[in-house]
Amino acid sequence: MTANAPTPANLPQPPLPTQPPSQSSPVDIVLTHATCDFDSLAAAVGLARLRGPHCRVVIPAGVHSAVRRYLSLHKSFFPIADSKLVDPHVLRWVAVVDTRSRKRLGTASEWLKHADEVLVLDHHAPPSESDIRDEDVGGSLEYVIDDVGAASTLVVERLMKRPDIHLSRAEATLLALAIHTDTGSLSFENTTPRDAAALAWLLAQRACQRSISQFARNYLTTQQQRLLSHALDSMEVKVVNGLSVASIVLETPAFVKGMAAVAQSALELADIDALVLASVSPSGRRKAQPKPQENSTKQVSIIGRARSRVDGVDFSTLFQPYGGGGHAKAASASLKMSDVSQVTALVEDLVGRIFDQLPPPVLARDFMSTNIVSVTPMQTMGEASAVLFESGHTGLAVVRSQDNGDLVGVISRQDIALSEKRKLLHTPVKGWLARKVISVSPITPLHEIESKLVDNNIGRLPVIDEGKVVGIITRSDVLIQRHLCSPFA
Ligand SMILES: [Mn+2]
Repeated sequence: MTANAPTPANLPQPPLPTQPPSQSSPVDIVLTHATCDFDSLAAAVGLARLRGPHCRVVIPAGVHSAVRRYLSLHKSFFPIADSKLVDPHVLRWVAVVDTRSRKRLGTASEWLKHADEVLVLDHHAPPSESDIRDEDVGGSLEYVIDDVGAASTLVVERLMKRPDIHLSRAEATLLALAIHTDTGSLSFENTTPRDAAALAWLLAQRACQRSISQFARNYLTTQQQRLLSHALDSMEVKVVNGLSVASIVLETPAFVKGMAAVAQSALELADIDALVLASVSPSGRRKAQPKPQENSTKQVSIIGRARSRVDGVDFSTLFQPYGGGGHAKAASASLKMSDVSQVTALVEDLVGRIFDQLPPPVLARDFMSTNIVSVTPMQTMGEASAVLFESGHTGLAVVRSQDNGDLVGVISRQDIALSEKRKLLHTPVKGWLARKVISVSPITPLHEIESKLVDNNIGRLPVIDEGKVVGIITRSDVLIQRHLCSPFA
């Protein structure tokens, strides 16, 4: 795809300019959403390919910065028409991709009422108030919504059924980029086997891996890198119930674009669960005030980000009183404030309210198993082996006596296996038990239980209340609580 690279004769040529852009207004168009991302652009390009060579892609309201960089080099490979060339009165077929909201089409939402047919193709989000409805559309309205990681996956699945259509390398690469960016290279929780199959097919269509590694990553400008380093230096992290939330206040001499990318990078690099980042710049015309006065009004952008693993955080609700919006785990707001100390106080307040949003921590007593299998110190290892085998457990609590449940130690499956190997199954349990027992209490929270298992590299923890064993927690129990892959869930 580089300009000077020779094009081997056996490669399929890009589809354009198979057809010179017609002088008249396009009649069939695919609209991307506002601040067009890779998924919206790629789904639009793929859908236009399915519709036919006359169909054009229209980007109605701005593009994401990464997409802008990409398009500045690759624009000519795709049938993109300027939105100013569109005469809405002649539109026949309009498709909307990667959104179902009128609000995300800018002024192009007004065009829908002129079209004979409207197709909405999207992959996420539950229905909302701003969904395109029959009333918004002059002709027929069809919805295609499916639960996959990228809208482009739905388009690729249609392309896969059309052997008559040969994707260009640029098209295959763009569609692959879309699946990579929307699914975090198949790692986000929303990823489905269908996304992976679509991506595999695009690789078979010769999607360019070098382009993907160049553009799929959200790389930072020099200024963003500097701010990121400030952010990492100045962040204050508060930990409650094992959840870490950082607050960051950055002052910049002028308004800085792309702080969301800085916030996201800080979240990942510092390995925290959530953060609130405020960037503060002097308000008003940037050039007119080269030296901002101390007391001038400040322009404040607040960005909230949380890891997908964090349940319960909702920045969207939290930022609503400040006119902000977004998703539960990624939202922003912009406001004016009179000084930085006010901003710092607001950020601290927001961090406090994140902790208030969280569900109460899960405690040992909430998920411990109370079906305790125990033996006494004077029973033999052979008897212990039989008890263990019958219970299907991997370890046993050793209690003082059948009537006295005080824990005196534990023995593991390995201990029993060892005693068997050494032909010592007739010896009493008390000679084998680990007396230094690592245990938890009924009110130990999940994150501490997990650290104890991991730090001590053990598979089970007795839950002790006033000296007595009241429960057992295993690694599987922890995996289930954390919604991680476990053999039982
Ligand atoms: Mn998408």
